[in-house]
Amino acid sequence: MRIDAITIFPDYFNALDISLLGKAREKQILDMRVHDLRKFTFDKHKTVDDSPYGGGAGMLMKPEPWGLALDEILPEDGDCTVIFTSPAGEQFKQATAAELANEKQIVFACGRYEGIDQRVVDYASTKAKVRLISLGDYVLNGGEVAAIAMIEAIARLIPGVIGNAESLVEESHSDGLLEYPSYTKPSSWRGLEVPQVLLSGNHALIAQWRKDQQIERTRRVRPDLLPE
Ligand code: JDQ
Repeated sequence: MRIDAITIFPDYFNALDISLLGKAREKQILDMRVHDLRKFTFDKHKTVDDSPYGGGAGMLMKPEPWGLALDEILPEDGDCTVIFTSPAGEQFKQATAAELANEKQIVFACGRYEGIDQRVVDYASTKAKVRLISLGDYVLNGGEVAAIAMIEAIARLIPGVIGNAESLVEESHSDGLLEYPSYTKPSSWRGLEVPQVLLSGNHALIAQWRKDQQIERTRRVRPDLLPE
């Protein structure tokens, strides 16, 4: 898979060189390319922002650098999804990550200031599939942090990226409930004990306890995930 990111802060994406994603890129499963939007400006100050028509506070990203960047990055055949990270988008879910893991190329358009001129979204829609996606219901200062989280969630679903295939198998079993609590050695630590059932060797009993824990935890912190 190829993933491009367009940003005025390319250094954010250095985080993806660490660990999991670093391995994916070494193995050439993931071709990640980060583009500095200011490379597509021509004035002395590399201007990417301007004031909004109609008035209002703050600045917007002007369309011309985005147009040049997209023209350089998008494929001729249109087989690509452009993601505008935005607080106004559909919410990113595990199912979104799973869908996007099947794409040939994804371009993350990372805005700053108060966002990007709408015509950039409209233009991209004539050249590729386009989605506006929100990481969650909170406002970040720009799209980079949201894009990095999405890239990590997508890339770990590409076959060959995760060393431990079992981790993914077990996750896919997890029926929409939260995870059960997990423990490792020592069995007694600072006066806190591992639940006795996990030391029992009774695998049916352990499976039942874990399921009960999942349901109880989900009811307590995420009742919206439970069926009525
Ligand atoms: C941008 C901003 C006030 C936008 C500029 C571009 N889930 C999520 N939260 N925030 C974002 C995504 C996000 C994405 C792109 C962004 C925020 N901002 C800042 C500030 C209104 C709109």
